[in-house]
Amino acid sequence: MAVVFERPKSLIDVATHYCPGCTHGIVHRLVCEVIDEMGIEGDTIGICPVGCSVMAYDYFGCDMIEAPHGRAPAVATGVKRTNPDKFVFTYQGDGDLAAIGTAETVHVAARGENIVIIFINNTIYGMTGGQMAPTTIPGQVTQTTPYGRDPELAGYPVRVCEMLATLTGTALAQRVSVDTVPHIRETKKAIRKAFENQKEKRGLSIVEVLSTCPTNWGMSPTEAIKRLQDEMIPYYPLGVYKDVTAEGGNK
Ligand SMILES: Cc1ncc(C[n+]2csc(CCOP(=O)(O)OP(=O)(O)O)c2C)c(N)n1
Ligand code: SF4
Repeated sequence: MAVVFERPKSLIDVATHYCPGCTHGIVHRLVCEVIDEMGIEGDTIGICPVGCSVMAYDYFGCDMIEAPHGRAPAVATGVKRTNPDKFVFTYQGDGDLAAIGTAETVHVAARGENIVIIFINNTIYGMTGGQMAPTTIPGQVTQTTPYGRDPELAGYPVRVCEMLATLTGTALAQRVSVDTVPHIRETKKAIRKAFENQKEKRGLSIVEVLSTCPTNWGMSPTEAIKRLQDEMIPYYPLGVYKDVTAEGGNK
């Protein structure tokens, strides 16, 4: 019988530590499918964040390095500059990338570092028990906003793709989602484009993936997907915010 669906070679065959219904695993798989299809497992170096995906090195078969909280883009910069022929990617949550790591994130884009960032936006700090993140939506209840995020007190969310799209060194800024099969396919295409950009030395590519955290949202996996569709996509519209291949170069 023909095999039509199997584990990507570069995705290590171990039991997952992610919660049931967490979409981190889907994104891991998509990155591995792209690595397999491009045949670059031996030439790829991933940088893990701090957050629920701190143990991403247990799943990706390529070389992996652990960075302190928020510092993955800085570590990736050093790795890429000293290994220009390798493919270098970071994998980061929104607490890691858009709070403690904001400066690193903005400046890799400003410098046009030739790396890929996979950014998981689940609107919350997952690993530490569900505190407010910079991406928490106004009104969203979290451990630290029990009455809902109040912008008067906590300010407004950071829209990372929109912000990085303003910087000349950004080659690709695209927001995608993993709530449906067509969206998952689109996410894989965006990840592939990001890695192709690195091959062509185009600068920073960021793929922001709207994701779920059923555990800290206090929802079932199905309810969590519905919240992603009903609340997150309207607040964080999907789309390509910058694509230098369509614009004829960095501007
Ligand atoms: C320097 C430092 N500050 C704070 C922490 C505590 N900490 C660990 S994970 C985390 C938040 C992770 O949230 P996010 O990046 O959104 O990833 P998720 O767990 O949701 O995937 C924090 C604040 C830490 N480990 N190191
Ligand atoms: S706490 Fe949230 S982000 Fe972390 S593994 Fe569980 S569902 Fe995923």
